[in-house]
Amino acid sequence: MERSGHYAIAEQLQADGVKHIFGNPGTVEQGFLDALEDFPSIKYILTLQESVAIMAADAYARATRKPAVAQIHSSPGLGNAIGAMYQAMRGHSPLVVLGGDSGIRYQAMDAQMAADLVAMARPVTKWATMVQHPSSLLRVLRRAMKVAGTAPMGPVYVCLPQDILDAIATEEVFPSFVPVSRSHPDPEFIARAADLLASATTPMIYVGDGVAYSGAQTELTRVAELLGAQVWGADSGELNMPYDHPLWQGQTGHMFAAQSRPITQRGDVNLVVGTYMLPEVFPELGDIYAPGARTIHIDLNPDSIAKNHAVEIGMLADPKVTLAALATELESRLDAPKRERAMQTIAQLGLAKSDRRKVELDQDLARSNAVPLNFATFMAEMAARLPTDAVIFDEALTNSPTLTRHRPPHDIGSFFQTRGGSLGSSLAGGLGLKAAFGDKPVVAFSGDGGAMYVIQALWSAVRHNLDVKYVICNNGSYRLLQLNIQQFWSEQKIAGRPFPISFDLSYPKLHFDVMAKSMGMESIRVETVEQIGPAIEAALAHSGPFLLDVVIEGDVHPELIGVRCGQ
Ligand SMILES: Cc1ncc(C[n+]2csc(CCOP(=O)(O)OP(=O)(O)O)c2C)c(N)n1
Ligand SMILES: [Mg+2]
Repeated sequence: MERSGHYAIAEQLQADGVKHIFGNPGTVEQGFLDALEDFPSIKYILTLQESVAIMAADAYARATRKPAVAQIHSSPGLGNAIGAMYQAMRGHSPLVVLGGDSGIRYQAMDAQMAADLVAMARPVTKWATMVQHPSSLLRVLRRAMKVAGTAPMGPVYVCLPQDILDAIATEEVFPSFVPVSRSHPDPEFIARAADLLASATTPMIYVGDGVAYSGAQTELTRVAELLGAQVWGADSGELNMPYDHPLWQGQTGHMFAAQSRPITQRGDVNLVVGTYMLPEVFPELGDIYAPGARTIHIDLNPDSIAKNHAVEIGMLADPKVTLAALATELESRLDAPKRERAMQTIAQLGLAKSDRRKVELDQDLARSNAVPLNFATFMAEMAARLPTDAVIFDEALTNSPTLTRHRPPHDIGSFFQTRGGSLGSSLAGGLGLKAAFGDKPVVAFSGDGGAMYVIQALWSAVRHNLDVKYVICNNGSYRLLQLNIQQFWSEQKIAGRPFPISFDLSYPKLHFDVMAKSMGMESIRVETVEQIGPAIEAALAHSGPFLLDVVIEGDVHPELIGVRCGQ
């Protein structure tokens, strides 16, 4: 079998069932992109910045649960992609990132755009490599697919020098292999874990996206219900448990130990599944649990178990089969009074949760005539009109609690949040979700700040007719930074003062409706209560992508811009 490496790669991707590539081209990738023209089964989604390509592929991988392919240019392209690749690594997204390079033969020349690309990619990938010889091109590609797709999943970078691809490739094509990771737990460990959990007075459960990746949501819910245990997300971004379940308590938070510590100190027995304790920006350096508390950890990621805090029983096993086995063992250990107590806890937590929600909804209602708008006024109308099968990408950040209060995520695979900390995942993520989900309605929520990192994603939505409904929560500010600095002020004993003007985006005003139109996307700016309903209806009725620029309240001071801070 003789053809150039450019064709061989395309054949390999086709054999692996790759339907979409998210990319941005350069000269050193020309041969591959030229070959791709002859493979109509693979759709190339053209993005105008590499971070958009990676974040779209990241969302596509999350939606399809399979390795997704992105193509980027050499050193400047990889530079643009790094933040998004970091995001994919933190979130364990199975990405195969194909990066161009002019050629191995030029390595000694210090040619333009030459760099140690593999070294650049290494800290933000599970594996980074460069193909060194035409005889191993497809071998490396298949290994990249396998490494990316094997738990714990993660992004892989493969540098493809053009001279290697120009050469004749004789390797045979056969599908890449991803091993099954449904590894069963040792029955003895399960028995010990069940004994410990059955003896708990206040069992607590902490979960991450390892639950969703294993498809273990039902088993998690069963174990939690048997125990009457609160379930907390430890900076998770997938739907690991329906938000409207009485035992789902929300996130421990991604920033401060001060927020998570009061939660993690509640339990006498802690069960951690599919995450590590604790993925925060400012984590607790001391113990996070109550004195004498005991911890069980189930994960397919050996790095996560006992990473920062003591674990008594740790199992490297698949969450779905392990939680199922644990539930069965618990059944035989929980007597009638314990079951009764669990039922009472569920009822109490459910009541407290619906009371809290009612108070918040009443507060939303009390502010429903306010202008600038309260995001809840918009969200209430959106929730009433959204089709039940809509898939949501949530990068609404400070408006995310409002979003989920009005539309509690329920169905597995219908709700994706940003994770990892790199802003801009929603506008690009909408592209990936729509490419993956086809007929299902996709709605992507973003902050105004987040949207500006990847605004050119709108162009790609129009270009490829990816029917994403975009909602921009336009509060004229980096609101999250305004909220976070208050924690800093209190820790540093600094009296409250006006927010840094660098957190204020109010001048010049960002008109996302105009930006969308300039890229060929239909859009409406929503500023008053009366405009909300018709705007949502227009967006949902439109066949094709649509943007709603929702202008909402914010702590903004356009009069101080250029005055304070020596500007
Ligand atoms: C790439 C990147 N740059 C900067 C930050 C720091 N940062 C975190 S939150 C935030 C503000 C986000 O603002 P916006 O998207 O408007 O949401 P809001 O806080 O207003 O709800 C910034 C700048 C980041 N997380 N990622
Ligand atoms: Mg904002």
